[in-house]
Amino acid sequence: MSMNGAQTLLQTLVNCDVDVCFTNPGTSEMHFLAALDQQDGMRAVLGLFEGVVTGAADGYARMAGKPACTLLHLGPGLANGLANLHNARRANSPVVNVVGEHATYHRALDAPLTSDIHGFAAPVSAWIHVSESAASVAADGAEAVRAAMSGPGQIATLILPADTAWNDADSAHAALPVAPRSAVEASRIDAAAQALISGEPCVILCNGLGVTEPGLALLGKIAKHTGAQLLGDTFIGRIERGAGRVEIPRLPYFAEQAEEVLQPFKHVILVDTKAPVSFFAYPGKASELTPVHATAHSLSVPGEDTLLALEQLVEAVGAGGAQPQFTQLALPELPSGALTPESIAQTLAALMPEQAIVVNEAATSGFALPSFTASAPPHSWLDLTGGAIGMGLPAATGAAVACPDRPVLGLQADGSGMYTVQALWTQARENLNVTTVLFSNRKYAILQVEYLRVGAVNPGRKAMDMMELTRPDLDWVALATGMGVDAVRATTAAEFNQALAVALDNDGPNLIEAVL
Ligand SMILES: Cc1ncc(C[n+]2csc(CCOP(=O)(O)OP(=O)(O)O)c2C)c(N)n1
Repeated sequence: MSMNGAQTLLQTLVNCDVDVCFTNPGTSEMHFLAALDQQDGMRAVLGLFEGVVTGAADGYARMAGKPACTLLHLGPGLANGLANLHNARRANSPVVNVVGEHATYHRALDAPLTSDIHGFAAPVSAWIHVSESAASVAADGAEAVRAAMSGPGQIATLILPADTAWNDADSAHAALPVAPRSAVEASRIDAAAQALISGEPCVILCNGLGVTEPGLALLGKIAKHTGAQLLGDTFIGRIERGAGRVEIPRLPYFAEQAEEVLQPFKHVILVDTKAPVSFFAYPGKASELTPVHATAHSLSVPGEDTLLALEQLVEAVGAGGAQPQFTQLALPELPSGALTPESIAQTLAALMPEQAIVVNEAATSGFALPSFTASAPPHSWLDLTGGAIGMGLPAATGAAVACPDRPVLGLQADGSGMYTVQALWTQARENLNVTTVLFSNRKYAILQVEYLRVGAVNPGRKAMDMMELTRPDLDWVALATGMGVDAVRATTAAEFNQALAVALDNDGPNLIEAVL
């Protein structure tokens, strides 16, 4: 039986172990949809806005360790999904975008949806390719998956003109080998080891493979043996936390606090990350956070074999026999009284299920979460990596698709949640086990802080109005239930305790509007 280009692409993706497609299709993708329909190996999940599609692909990749594909409608569809592709790039998430395009002979006619797809894709994509014929689509698909899985995990964008999807093609392609991560040169291991045994104060700033369970255990040995301080980047794509893991503090978000934390150190050793810089520039303040009196040593950068480098570093400093300081399980009491960010953090720590996946876009309401949840049962923790808000609800959706046996806890600020609120509908449609805690402070609180920090003058009514989510208030219970997600409102700690217990007991999606 002959196959068309779309069918060979779908079969190739499945051959390459890509078995989930987050979609928002249009006319140019109808043959891809028809091929999806015939391909049992590929799950198809609809998102009602492309930011949901791309954010879900990011959350999926962080948990599955392999790419999902997205199906996006020409340039505008891709452009709608760019902010969450930016976040995915910052998380080193592998993603394969399949972007429909006008048929090859139609492109030059400048029909209304014609656009510079390559131009939209370039800033977020490590690999971009336009399939020019049905015969090449399968091989192009295999290359796209290889590109996505290369280095630390990358975004590959395959642009698929409609006729290359519908024309006859030969057969699917097999998976292509992915180059192994490159080993770190001995000189970098030596330099880090020399710093660690110098007797001078050292901090190890880590991310990526350094904050996986094995990475943290190796770092824990080094810290125990040498006295070095472990520190995580402010925002991390995925970190393993809780009982039985090595807990590490994070570099604070505000530059002056970060500077203070780094001030005591003579050496900053960088593990799967780069030298720290402040999130924004502020008038009269430094942007680079490595203290002037300190030396930065790059042990590894994203894409390198960080786990091997850490094993070698453990050997080099003689820490092989050291016992890392693993966190003991310790659950707080359930709180009572007023509902506050602290009381919510306490309830979350008390009720956190085993092996939860926490997707954190709690913004200013999340400051108490790290300390309260450090001694909770073991869990994975996913942050907003690229600062482009609207990642939380979609990423929780994708994480739940990747890990159907693990409960997902979405910790969601209201302003950020409104960017991609449609993700709730996908959670309902796919009956995903996601509990969203919606921090309803009815403002862009961080911007009110930043307004003063950057030295803007006292805000008047018009400026304040741009940072308040009132008139009207958002009704999150109505928003969620309107999309098929069970929802309740909590206004006291006791109500929240009760609501979270019920939501976690339920296998489908739930939302709790926590009114602050
Ligand atoms: C895509 C994008 N648009 C705008 C911003 C600017 N921005 C940063 S935080 C923020 C509002 C955050 O409000 P919310 O999510 O409610 O959290 P809160 O600060 O209230 O805790 C905005 C608009 C951004 N970071 N990303």
